Amino acid sequence: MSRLIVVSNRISPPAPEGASSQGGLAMAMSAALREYSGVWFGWSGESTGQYTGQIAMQRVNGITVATLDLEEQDIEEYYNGYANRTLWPLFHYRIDLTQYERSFGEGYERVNKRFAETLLPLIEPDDIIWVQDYHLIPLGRELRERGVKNAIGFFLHIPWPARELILTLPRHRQLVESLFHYDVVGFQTDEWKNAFQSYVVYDADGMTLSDGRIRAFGRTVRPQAFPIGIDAKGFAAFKNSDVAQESFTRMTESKAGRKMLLGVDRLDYSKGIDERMLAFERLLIENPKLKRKIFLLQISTRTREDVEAYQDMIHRLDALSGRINGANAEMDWIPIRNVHRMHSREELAGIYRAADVGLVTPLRDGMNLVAKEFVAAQNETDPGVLVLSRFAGAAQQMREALIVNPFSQEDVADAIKRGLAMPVAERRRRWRALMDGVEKDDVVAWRDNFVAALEEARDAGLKPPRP
Ligand code: ADQ
Repeated sequence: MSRLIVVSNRISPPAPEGASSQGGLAMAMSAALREYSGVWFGWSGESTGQYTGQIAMQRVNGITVATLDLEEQDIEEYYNGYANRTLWPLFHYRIDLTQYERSFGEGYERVNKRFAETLLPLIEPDDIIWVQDYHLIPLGRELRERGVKNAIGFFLHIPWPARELILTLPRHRQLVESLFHYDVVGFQTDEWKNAFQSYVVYDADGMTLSDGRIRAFGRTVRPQAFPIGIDAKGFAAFKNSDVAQESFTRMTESKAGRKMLLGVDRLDYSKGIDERMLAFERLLIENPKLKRKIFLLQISTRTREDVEAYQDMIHRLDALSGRINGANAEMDWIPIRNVHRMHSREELAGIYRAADVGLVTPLRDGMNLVAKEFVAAQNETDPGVLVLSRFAGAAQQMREALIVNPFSQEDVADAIKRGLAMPVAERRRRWRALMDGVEKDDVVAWRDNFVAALEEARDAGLKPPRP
């Protein structure tokens, strides 16, 4: 078996079991690397006075973790700049929040060069290299320019937007051209893959070959959808833990016979949290009988607080939940419990299980793992109902959820009402079908499918050209 080198922007070292507070990508990567004698390479999350290019190596849970520190300017231009102020909003259709600064693009290219230079000495001839996400699109090109012949794959965790949006990005051709230095380029869904293909065909004079690969910029690459899943086995262990049982009991007691709607998100404008709260308020206004009988627990963890759009979002959300509570609360009932804190995986499993309706209503999301965790945490005799945005990649797979348009308060309010009233037989039927998918398409399947595609691409490249 080839050694697997995974490269991602930032490394949260695999945390001791259960104590994890990692985001979606980090959770998935620790699980994906666990069975491999792999190397995980990326930024330590620390800043250093002057960039040294030194790597810190560590063994954590059988994984070699190699990290490098970045200097302040790098972090500002590459991470807070191009990644989180340019690509993230643009790829999530928030052109109004997208900032196009020359210095961001320069920082992005500089840090990708730094990653390539530092990673180079660690690469052995048979390694396969798997680059993660939008922070590192140019890394494949940088490695190739330094003579790396290994199989290199890229996976995009976020959506690939419609071509009209990409066209607003200065130097968009250069960014897309970088992807043609990989052997395989993976997307969460066919929808994002098709959007990429459409840019290539219409804006880069590319063509689709009969074997599904695409050709442009004088190179050929295989684009393919690899929907990411959760660590279903690991999550089952969290679900059965004492901590999960305790948090379930605590939550159930605090419900005091009321029904609970639950949102769990990174505090991000793409997750549609404001719209969700407004839909919930509309439900209460249109159905006054539901008052006192239901409440919304919204758990949102703060992220990217160096970026203004995120600071604004925190204030906006607190003001909105405060207003809704002020207008609707009664002396012994508060409609929204607005919580900003991290929970351990086990605690979260207990909270998910106590919910009657899970609200996963992003305006745009590559996949969304919360939807899958919610399903995995349910009790099969009395499962909760999942309300899921059609704009999350997860909606392509999780068809038995109540699929909604998160931009429509009416649609979301109706789905919540339907979920609250759903007979137990229908809840069980829908849950069983969703759970089968969560178990089958888990993070291990995602990794194995991607690695198999990459190995196939490498082996095809090793064959002598046909006469
Ligand atoms: P994220 O945007 O981070 O991931 P998501 O897939 O929902 O989104 O993952 C969030 C993770 O953080 C989940 O595992 C969740 O349990 C955890 N989390 C959120 N709030 C928490 C809290 N308060 N306490 C503890 N844990 C919390 C990106 C893309 C997604 C894609 C993933 C993986 O944006 O679309 O699904 O990568 O590819």
